[in-house]
Amino acid sequence: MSNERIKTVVEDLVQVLQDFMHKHEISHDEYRVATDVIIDSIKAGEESLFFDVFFEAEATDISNKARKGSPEAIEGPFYCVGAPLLSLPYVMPQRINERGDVLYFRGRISDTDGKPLPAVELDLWHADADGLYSNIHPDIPDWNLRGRFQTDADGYYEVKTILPPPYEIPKNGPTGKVLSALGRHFFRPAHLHVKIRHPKYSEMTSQLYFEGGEYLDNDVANAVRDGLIARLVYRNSSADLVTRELSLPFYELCYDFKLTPL
Ligand code: MBD
Ligand code: FE
Repeated sequence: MSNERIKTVVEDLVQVLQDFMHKHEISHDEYRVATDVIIDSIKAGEESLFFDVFFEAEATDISNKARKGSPEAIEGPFYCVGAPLLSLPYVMPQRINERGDVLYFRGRISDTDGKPLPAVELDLWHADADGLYSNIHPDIPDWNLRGRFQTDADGYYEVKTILPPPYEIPKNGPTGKVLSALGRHFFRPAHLHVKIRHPKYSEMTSQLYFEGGEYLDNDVANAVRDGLIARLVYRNSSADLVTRELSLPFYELCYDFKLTPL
C-alpha cells in the first residue's frame, strides 16, 4: 500500500467514523465500550475472526467485480501457511477413524478460455466433524484436514476427505457477544476453504458450499455467493462404486475453477 493510498483511505475512514459519532451522539462510555470490544477480541485471539465476520466479504465482492475467472470468497481467520504436500492418491491428513462422511472433492481447473491447466496447486483446509479447525482448536493434531495437492496433466483434481458440518463461531467470546447483542445466530454454512496457485495465474482464495445445506441464506459472515454453491452427490449404490472407493456410502462435490491470468 502506497503512503498516498494510506493517506486517502485513513483520512476518509476517520472522517466517516467521526461523522458516525456525531450522528449517534456517542458518549464517552459508549466510545470505551466500542474500543474494549476490539481490544478484548485481540486478547481472546479473535481479532481476525471479529473483522472477517463483519467486513471481509465486502473486500472479496470488490475484487470479484474485476475478475473474469471463478469468484473468490473470504479467507476467514483459520488459514495456515505450509500445509502438508500430499502424494497420489490424494487423501487429506486425518486421524485414524476420523469422524464424518467420506467426501470426494473433485473437478477441473482451466483458464478463462477453457484451456485445462496441469500442475495447479490447491491448498485445502476445512473443519472436522465437530466443526473445529486444526492448528487453531486444541486437541486436534496439527495439519489435520489441511493439505496441498495438484491438478493432473489434463487439469483434473480429486481428493478424499470428510464432509464438514456447519461452523459455529464461539458464542462466549467477544465476537459472539456482539452477535448476541445483535440478535444474530452464530453459524456459517458447511464449507471447504481453498487457495489456488499457479505461477502464470492470479492466486485465488475461495470457499465452496454444499447445495441444500443449512445457513446458506443467512451465513453469519455473509460470505456465500451464487457461483460458490456446488452440488453434493450422495453415492449409495453398487453402480456408484469405482476403483478409488471401495465402500458405500460416500459423497462427491464437483467444482470446476477458472483462473484469471496475471
Ligand atoms: C470460519 O471457518 C470462517 O470461514 C469464517 C469466515 C469465520 C469463522 C470461521
Ligand atoms: Fe471456515
